[in-house]
Amino acid sequence: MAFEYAPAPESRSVVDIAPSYGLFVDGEFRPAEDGKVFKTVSPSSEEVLSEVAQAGQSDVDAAVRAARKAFEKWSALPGAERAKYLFRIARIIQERSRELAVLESLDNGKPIRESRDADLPLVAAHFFYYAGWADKLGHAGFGSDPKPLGVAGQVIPWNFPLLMLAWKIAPALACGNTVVLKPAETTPLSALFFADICRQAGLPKGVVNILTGDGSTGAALVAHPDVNKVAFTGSTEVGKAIARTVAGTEKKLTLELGGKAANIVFEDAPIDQAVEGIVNGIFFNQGHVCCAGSRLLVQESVQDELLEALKRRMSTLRVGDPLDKNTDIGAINSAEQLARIKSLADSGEAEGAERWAPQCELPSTGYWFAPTLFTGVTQAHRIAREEIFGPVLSVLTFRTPAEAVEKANNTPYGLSAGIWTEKGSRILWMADKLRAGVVWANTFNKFDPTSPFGGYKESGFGREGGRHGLEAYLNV
Ligand code: TXE
Repeated sequence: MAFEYAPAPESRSVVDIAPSYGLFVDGEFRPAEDGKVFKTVSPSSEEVLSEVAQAGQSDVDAAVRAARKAFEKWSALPGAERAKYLFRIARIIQERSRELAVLESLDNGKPIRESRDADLPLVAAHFFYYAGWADKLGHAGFGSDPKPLGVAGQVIPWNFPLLMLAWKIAPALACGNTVVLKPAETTPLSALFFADICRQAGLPKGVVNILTGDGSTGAALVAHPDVNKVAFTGSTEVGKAIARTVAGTEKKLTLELGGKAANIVFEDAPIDQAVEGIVNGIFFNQGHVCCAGSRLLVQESVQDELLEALKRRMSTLRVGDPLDKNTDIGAINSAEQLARIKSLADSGEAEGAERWAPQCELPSTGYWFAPTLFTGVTQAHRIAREEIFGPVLSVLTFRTPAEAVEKANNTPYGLSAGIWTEKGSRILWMADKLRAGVVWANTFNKFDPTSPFGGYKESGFGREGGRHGLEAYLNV
């Protein structure tokens, strides 16, 4: 269906991207010791945005050394003093949020409406929230004087670059740790802008260090003997490799890995509301969301009605320029991720599921994938078992609540789930039976810094957010 709308692009000129960036070590930007660099590309235009340093082993050593040195003073500061820095960072993020939102949309490909209205407000909220804890750690239920762990090595993915940074850095600093953080190689820019914000906030040198680079930089960081705590968000495969590296050392570890969430719709659910929740659950951020509602479990009796309404709604989704304020679905983050999505979607067809996508014109440059629906999916299909991490929804059906629980839990993952029903008792019964770290009822993809987030089973361990998120950064 053709859809007419007035384009209203956000201005690219609100962000000034330098042609090259160094590593942020001990409060200064500097090139990698061996001079290596790599390019970061905008996934919507394939334009090179900037060239950034590729950190090697000696850069990792220097960053960890700087963080270790800074730890002595930072951990000895009264909590109220650390809070002041975090509040200052939070306020600067708010002041610079338009610039950061445009930057994030350029480097990641996500629609400006999401980076502006979801990512950036949550990033600031995390710093405000953990600033509030910094002088109250003795009242957090972890004993009267819990101690920070030391140097935290943090590795983050590309789907929410600045938000994942906030989830990692805000609690670490509030508890008195210092940080070496490695952003993903396809989205390094917002972490480097954050380094600039740390300088602007007057954060003491070495408290936050940013090392750009690929997986080899991440591997060197997590293996470094002077790192006390490792926090990772990314693929299950790399998470398991990191767990093996850390095993047998004194390092503490938290892992936030993949997911294959079930979004479960009962026959008594308000259909229009459920459709909005399904669309938000799987198409938000192009489906690059670890807790995405990638499996729709619908009660057989309402399957036809629901799918008809869902297809109608999917036909109105606008795919295209991330800086256009009307865009619903932006660019896929990289050529590699696009290939992964395509190959899994092709497996769905090859294994006998029925593929449907609305007619939509995709731009000729950049990495794009139309919102896609598979019906006739069985639990044996790869698209029902593997994380696709793209805008692809697999539809399965059930008859009874017990069958819904059985199917929802039939996955190695356990990060999130959604329930749509008018019955409060059913919500409580289901939430108790679902093996998932987060269960949303009559909503989906709702986040708040006060709520702990994290997985069961192969979705990882440890919690980020809320009071529980402090525990990962303290000796209790
Ligand atoms: O992840 P990687 P990729 C899932 C999703 C996606 C798949 C592959 O299914 O399709 O993973 O994505 C760093 N030691 N998720 O390849 O490789 C890497 O540089 C230490 C789910 O991008 O795990 C980046 O900074 N670090 C997920 C980060 O790990 C290493 C988010 C994530 O990259 C490393 C992303 C190593 N050996 C992908 N190898 C979620 N849970 O939200 C790579 N890295």
